[in-house]
Amino acid sequence: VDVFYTESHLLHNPQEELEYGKIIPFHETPDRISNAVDALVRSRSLSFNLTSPTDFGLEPIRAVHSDDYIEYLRHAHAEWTNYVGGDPTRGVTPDIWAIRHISGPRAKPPPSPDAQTSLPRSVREGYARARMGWYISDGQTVIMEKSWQAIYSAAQCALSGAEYLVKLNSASSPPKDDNPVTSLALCRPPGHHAFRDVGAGYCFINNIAVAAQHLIDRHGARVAILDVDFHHGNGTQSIFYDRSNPLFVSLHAQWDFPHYTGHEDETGTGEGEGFTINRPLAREDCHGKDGEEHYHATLNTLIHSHVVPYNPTFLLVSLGVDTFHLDPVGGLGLTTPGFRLIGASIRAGVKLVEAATKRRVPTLFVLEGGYGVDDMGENISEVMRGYVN
Ligand code: Q9C
Ligand code: ZN
Repeated sequence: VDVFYTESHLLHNPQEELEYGKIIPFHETPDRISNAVDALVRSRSLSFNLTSPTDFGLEPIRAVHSDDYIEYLRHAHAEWTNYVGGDPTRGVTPDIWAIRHISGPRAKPPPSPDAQTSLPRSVREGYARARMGWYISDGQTVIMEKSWQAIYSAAQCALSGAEYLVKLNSASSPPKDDNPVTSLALCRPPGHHAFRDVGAGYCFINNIAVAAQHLIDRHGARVAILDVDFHHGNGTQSIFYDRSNPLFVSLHAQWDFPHYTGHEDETGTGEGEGFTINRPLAREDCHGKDGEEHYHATLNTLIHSHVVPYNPTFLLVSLGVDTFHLDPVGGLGLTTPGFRLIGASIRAGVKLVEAATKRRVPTLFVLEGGYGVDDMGENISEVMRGYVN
């Protein structure tokens, strides 16, 4: 399995996050990926090939995110440390938040304080605070001086994984009918909580949305996104809510972060009606062996009733392993063998589409959450093992 990965993620290394009124150690740490890479390389059951991403530039990111947001992310750390202050080595996060549906459609962030040289410092400080609260929606999405480089590179990993599948699929001798066409993008920071112009839940750029949009724009793809992270993929949902391509399907814990979305009656709007599918799982149904069976039965139904009939030409999986029963942030009762079953169920669905369409369905796995640093490498590797076997 080819794995797209770069060490640039090390530049994004916040020390702490604000969680429900307390400052706690940051969960979304560099050793999530470093440990996972070690585990994949050591894996004896499957060989993983580490590849550095290609640089596709800013254009595919601009196809998903607004220019003002991208511009803001690039300068957010400098702007905050300049006008608000604080220890620049610890990372910055807002202390006020825009609630946009209350602020109404004409709400807007103040202009850059850099351009307001005639205003007193304290007023410019207010601008900087308001801007951070406009673009970042919680206290867990922390920006360091060099975070942009990590954020940008994570998106390039997803794009590289997608482009690699295109090449593999159109090679002069495409892989044989029953050989899997797949790749894995080890993205950090993750992406599925990032909206067009808002960052949240450790996410800034929506890596999987950028890859999906690229496949649609450059390769005329019909894309299905299956999100199996513990948390609802609210950013991905929002970006594609009024569209019929890609299909977005999410299985997640009910009433956890992001707290307000991911209900079954969120099904898309306009042209997108019916192309967003949510299955929230009640926490009390997700304990022990029965819980794990319930999870797999629900996942299988989703794949067979929604992903397969869509007949995607590419499948993109938001792979969060924070469903692991020991995960310190999530935890939805899944065991390590359960992850292999996730991979196998996805592959079974892909084979059905391949049989029906007589075309291969290249599948890109994009890492989202997973915070149990000692186990996530093995869990990721089990998903891939289930998929390729
Ligand atoms: N105690 C992703 O998995 N913290 N983001 C919730 C729970 C934020 C998760 C606090 C969770 C964000 C990509
Ligand atoms: Zn998650």
